[in-house]
Amino acid sequence: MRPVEMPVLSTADAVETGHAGMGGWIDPADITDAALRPVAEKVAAGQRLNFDDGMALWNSRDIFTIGALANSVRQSMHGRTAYYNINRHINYTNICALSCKFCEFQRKRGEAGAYEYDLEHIYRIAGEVDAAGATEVHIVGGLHPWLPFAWYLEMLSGIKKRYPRLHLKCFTAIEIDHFSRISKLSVREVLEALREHGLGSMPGGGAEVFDDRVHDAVFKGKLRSDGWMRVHRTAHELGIKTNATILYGHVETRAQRVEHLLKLRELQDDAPGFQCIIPLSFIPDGSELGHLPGNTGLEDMKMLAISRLMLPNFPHVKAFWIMQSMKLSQVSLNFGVDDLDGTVVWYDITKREGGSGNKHQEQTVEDIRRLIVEAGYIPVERDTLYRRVIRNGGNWQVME
Ligand code: V47
Repeated sequence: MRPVEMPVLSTADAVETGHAGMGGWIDPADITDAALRPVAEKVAAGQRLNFDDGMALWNSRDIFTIGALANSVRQSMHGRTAYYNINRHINYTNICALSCKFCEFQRKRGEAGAYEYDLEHIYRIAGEVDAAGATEVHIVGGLHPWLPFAWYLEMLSGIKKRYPRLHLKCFTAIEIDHFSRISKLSVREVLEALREHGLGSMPGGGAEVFDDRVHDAVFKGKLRSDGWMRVHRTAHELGIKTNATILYGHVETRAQRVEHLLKLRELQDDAPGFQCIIPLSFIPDGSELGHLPGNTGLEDMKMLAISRLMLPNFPHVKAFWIMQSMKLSQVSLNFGVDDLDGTVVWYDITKREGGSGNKHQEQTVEDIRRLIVEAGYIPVERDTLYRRVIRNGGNWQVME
């Protein structure tokens, strides 16, 4: 991981550009697609959108109006701020008891390409991350068939003991459910134990698409939507912040995407604790669904914008550039996105173009800030809990 250097561009550069991209309130009378006018009126009035509104957005080709609507919400929540973080992803094993069709990452033990990191290796990576000045490690992996729950606890406490300032954002709901089964503890007890050993928050992976038919076609054997939501609800009840995802662009319908977002909105109303939604653009290469075409750029922009519009109770919409590409992530800042993840460094689960090779996928802070400024926004480094980071090279502290 490259050490963090002082950024070349500052907030003043963004202010000097004098524009904040699209946004501002839109006069419904100016909208050419008549089907979007009632949606625009609701957005302007701060009313929640329903299923039909979500479908009207999907069925419209008026991409600029959709972007401007999403951006009006984004601007009212975050103004011209665009967040990013300095992190590293660690995927501790690709050995997985499941065989989801969409996943090119998973391997069986002994199969070519299967790997598992030992604890010393993980501590070494965490040491590099800490020395480089990152604020977060994001740790997820396959459902390893033999590792005991104690191994995961030791991993967390071992990192925390050595590098106490690193935030540990770890384990999807699928892994938490797996730990519950191997340890014979309840989900609540598992989360409490993980927190005692250093867990800071949970990522949003594993949600895929909340539809049992799609689930059985593509992720059979994986935790179903009710189980995913139970884990996140329990985490929120315990005060553990989490994120949410949707994996789009495989066999699901657009209606199922809207339903997925509505289920997330409902859960956030009932048991608040989600920090952001991360729409993950399906990358077919190398998976059993490799014959599918993948999403187009406009589909990606619509998914991000519609997520912003359907989820007003989610503070942030994050573009994970690994999925949407860096260039589209920059464009997405004008389609409702306010947050970019992150420096990443190494990501084993997917890679756009040349996925089977080296998974070193790193962005520098300079490049992230440059693309934010060029889009007309003010780059703000955040920590995992969205507190502002005050940085001097590798030294940093958060503003409470
Ligand atoms: O759960 C797997 C997805 C997820 C593919 O919470 C794929 O801050 C596209 O959840 N094409 C892991 N996606 C990534 C994830 C995430 C990433 C960044 C930030 C956060 C956060 C969460 O990736 C998996 C799965 O849904 N995935 N295979 C694929 N071929």
